Order: sequence, then C-alpha cells, then structure tokens
Amino acid sequence: MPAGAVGVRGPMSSGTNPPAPRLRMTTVRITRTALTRGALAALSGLLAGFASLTFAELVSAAVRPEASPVTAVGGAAIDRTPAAVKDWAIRNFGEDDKLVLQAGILLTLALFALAVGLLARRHRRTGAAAVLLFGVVGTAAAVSRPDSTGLVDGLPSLLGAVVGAVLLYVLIGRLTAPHRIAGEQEHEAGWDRRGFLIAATAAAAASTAAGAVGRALNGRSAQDAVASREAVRLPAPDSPAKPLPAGAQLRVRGISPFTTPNDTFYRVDTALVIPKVDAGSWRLRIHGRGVRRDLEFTYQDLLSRPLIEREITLTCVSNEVGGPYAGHARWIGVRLSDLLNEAGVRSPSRGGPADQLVTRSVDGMTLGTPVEDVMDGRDAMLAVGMNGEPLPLAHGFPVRMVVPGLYGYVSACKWIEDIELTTFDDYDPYWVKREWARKAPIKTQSRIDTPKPFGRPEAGTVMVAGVAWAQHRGIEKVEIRVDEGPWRPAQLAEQGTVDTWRQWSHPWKATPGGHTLTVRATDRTGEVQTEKRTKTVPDGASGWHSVVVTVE
Ligand SMILES: Nc1nc2c(c(=O)[nH]1)N[C@H]1C(S)=C(S)[C@@H](COP(=O)(O)O)O[C@H]1N2
Ligand SMILES: [Mo]
Repeated sequence: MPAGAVGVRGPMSSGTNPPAPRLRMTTVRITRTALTRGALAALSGLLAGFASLTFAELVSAAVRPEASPVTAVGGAAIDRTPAAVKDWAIRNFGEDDKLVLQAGILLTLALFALAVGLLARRHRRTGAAAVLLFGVVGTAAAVSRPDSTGLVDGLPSLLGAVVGAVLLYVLIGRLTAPHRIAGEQEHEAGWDRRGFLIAATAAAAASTAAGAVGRALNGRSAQDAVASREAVRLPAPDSPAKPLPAGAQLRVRGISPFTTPNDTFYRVDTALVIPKVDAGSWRLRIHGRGVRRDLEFTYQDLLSRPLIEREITLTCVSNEVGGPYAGHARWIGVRLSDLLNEAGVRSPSRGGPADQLVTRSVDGMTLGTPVEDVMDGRDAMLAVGMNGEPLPLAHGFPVRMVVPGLYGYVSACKWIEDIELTTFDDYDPYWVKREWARKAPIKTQSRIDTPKPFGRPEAGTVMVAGVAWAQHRGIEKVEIRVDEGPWRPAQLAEQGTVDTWRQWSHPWKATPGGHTLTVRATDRTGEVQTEKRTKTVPDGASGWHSVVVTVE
C-alpha cells in the first residue's frame, strides 16, 4: 500500500459520523491537503530534474562541455530531424532555431519531471527509476555523439540522474512518511513537513550552486580558445585580393552591404555549443586514397605558408528564394590545392583515384566536396581570416574551408581538423545521409532588398535594388518586371569577381496601387535564372523572387 494513502484515509473515516457542517469543513481541508501534497510531489519531481541537470553540468566541466545532457540530447535531436522539418525550423526561427530547440527540450523535461513527481508519490521506487531512465537516454545520446570521446561522455548524464533519483526518493519519503498523528491536525500531520522543507531547500541550494560552478568552469575552458584567437596576428597575404571596384557598392538605402560585417554574417551549423578550439593545440591531417604522403599541419604551419586573400560570397543551400543565408567576406587562407599537391594528390581528371574530399570538424561534422572542383584552379582555400580578423569562433576558428561556387554544406567545413581523400561511392557525409544532394553548385539567384515586402513607397521614382549571385560564373544581367509587364534591364553595379555577388538597382516610376516586382538574373554562361520553383531540399531553391508593395 502506498504510504501516501494513509493521510487521506484517516480523516475520511473519522468523518463518517459527525454532523454535516463539520464534515464539509473537513472535506475542504482534506482536498486542500491532498492538493498541496500533489503539488509538493510535482515540485519534488521538478527539483529532482533540476538537480540532475545542474549536477550533470558540474560533471560535464570535468569531462567536456558538449557532454552535458541537454547539449547531447539536442545534438542527437538535430541529427535525427528530417531535412524538411529542419528546413521549416530554419525558415521559422532562423538563427534562433537552436534556442527554440533547447527551450523545447527544457520544457519537455520540466513537464516530465512534474509527472514523475506525481508518479513517485504513489510509487516511490518507480518514480526514482524513471529519473534514472532519463539519465540513460542522456547517457546514450552523449556517448553516441559523433564527437564523443567515449564512455566518459556519458558520465554527466548518468551521475546527474543518480543525484536526481536519490533526491526524488528522499523528498517523496518526507512527503509520505507516516507521521505522529496529533488530534485534529491528523491529516496535516500525516507527513514530515519539516523534513521535506529542509531537504527541498537544501536540494535547491545545492543544485543552484552545482549549476553555477559547472557553468563557470565550462566558461573557463572556452577562454583558452578565446585567448588563443586574441593572440593571433594574421600575416599580410602574399597574394592580396584585387581591390574591390569602388562601383561595386551602390549608394541605395536598404540594399545589403557588399561586404557583410562578421557580426551580422549568417550562421548555419548543427553546433549547439560553438566549438572552442585552442589554436595552439589544433592539428590538421590530410590522408586517404591517392595520398602519397600523409600530412599534418599546425596553425602556425599554415600561417607561415604563402597566403592568398580573396573576395568570396558564401551561400547556404537552405536559403529560400529571397532569403537571408548569403553573405560576402574577404577571406585569407592557404590555397587548398597547394596542400593537396604537396600530399601527392592528383585530381580525377588526371587519373587520381579519389573524387571526393571529405572534411571533418572537431564537432564531428562531415562534408564532401568534389576533388575536381578544389583542384581546377579556383580559389578553394583553408581560411584563417575573415574580413581582416582571425575567423570568429562561430565561423570556424581556427580554420575553415571556403570553396567558391559551392553551397556551404558541400564545401565550407568550419572548425576543420581532418581532410580525407575518398570517393563518392565509398562515403556519404552528414547531409547526404539526410536527403541532400552529393554535389551542389550554387544556383543563380537574385534578391530584391528594397522596397521591402508589403512596403508602402510613395508614387514617383522608387529605387528597386538588391543583389544577385552565381558564384564562379559571375552575373551578366539582372532584369526587373513590374506586374505582368516587360522585363527591363536593371543597372548593374561593378562585378567584384566571378566569385562574388553583384549589386543592381532600377529606378522605377511607381504609380499608385498594388504592384508586384519580380527579379531574375542571367549568369555569365548566358543561362537565365529559372522561373521553376523548387524547394531547398535536395540541392537548393530555385525560382524568381517577387515583392508585393502598395504605392501610395
Ligand atoms: N563544422 C561544421 N561546418 C559547417 C556546418 C556545420 O554544421 N558544421 N554547416 C555548413 C553550412 S550548411 C554552411 S551554409 C556554412 C555556413 O557558414 P557560416 O556559418 O560561417 O556562414 O558552414 C558549413 N560548415
Ligand atoms: Mo548551408
């Protein structure tokens, strides 16, 4: 018989005979007591959950920050999310998608914790076992992460769950302990109120402390990476970028700046915790099929090699027509083909046995790039600098790959640590295992930056302006259409290089009423941007960007 039933049954049976008014009063008190105890049981569940997570955080400081349960479970959830859902999340939450995911996980855990508390009130052992079960899920997630360092990664979840389970067992014990009954207060005295209060308060305090210390320690390990980045002095490039033509940047209000500042550059990756890599201990390995000599480089090795500086526009395959996931930066790095040549790699067109270059990051991401593309003379590089500073942590410090003309997911490995020469037949990298195409050159796209959708410009001359991109082919022409009217050529800003986007503008004689503006670009191979709308999955969205405005 569950101990929790004792306190209820006492007053009920004593209330069978007394006169009506007393019975009513007692019933009210019983109900209130039952409610209170239910609430306290639920609270015990919450406290147990909180203790599990905070102690896990503390233990993760001794293992590694990424091994904490929410990060591990979140990472596992990201990896198992179907491409369509991931796309929907990116579309709706943008770069807040990870915050939303973490909030979702915490909320789910909180609800489960409440339920487990209520369950434990009736079945104390089962409740404690349920907490352990959650711990097992967290442990499994942490151990099986691609960047897991082994069984130790399971320790934070496991030890956290043990703390939580014991705590729940103790708290529920206080809540259901048959206690000395003292006359009229019998139902209220049916549990160890004082013991519960002490245990709950102590648990809350200890958990808060554990969480705070864990956080602080985890923050400290990030400081090494930050410090090593601050110590970097990028050498002047041996091959500087051709200065951008002054006319590359139009003076039109509302157009995207030609060069995207680092702090507003779009960010797309699966990392719940940004990898904090200490440049001092970083190594890059090149190996695999057709490699005559395995190579290993330190960060200093790369800095002391000939450096190139190039203007390259990056684009994400998840960018919707008209979307924000494109950005431009000036990159400094080592030419990738130099390193591959040194390793004795030949491109497939010269008889090399490897056609796929698989890059791996410190957080276990894998990306696959055609070897042919990185050795065909384009400025594929291992970048160390972005817009004049060392790579920001969020953009891949210390080293990332950049390949003009290819979507990020098949080329732009951040926090890179390994390059393996293999074949497309032999290996499917991360995104390819998840419905995305093996090869993905960037599709020709154009975007209206101004006026904004549903804008209300005044009648007269309205500047329509935006950007167009077809990296590594270059933009030849941009055209604008008002409603179903004829296509009219826009004025093109100067092209940086074929690897950059290109700005355009069009002075439109706007007449009052509702209008639809549509843009399309033509690349330098003469191909006109297709009208055919496709989804982002599997190899990038296509179609024309339109904006509807009301002219006043
Ligand atoms: N390690 C790692 N590298 C990664 C990714 C990732 O998830 N992990 N995402 C890729 C994708 S999909 C894109 S579009 C680019 C984005 O680079 P950015 O965040 O610097 O803009 O990084 C690529 N490199
Ligand atoms: Mo991407």
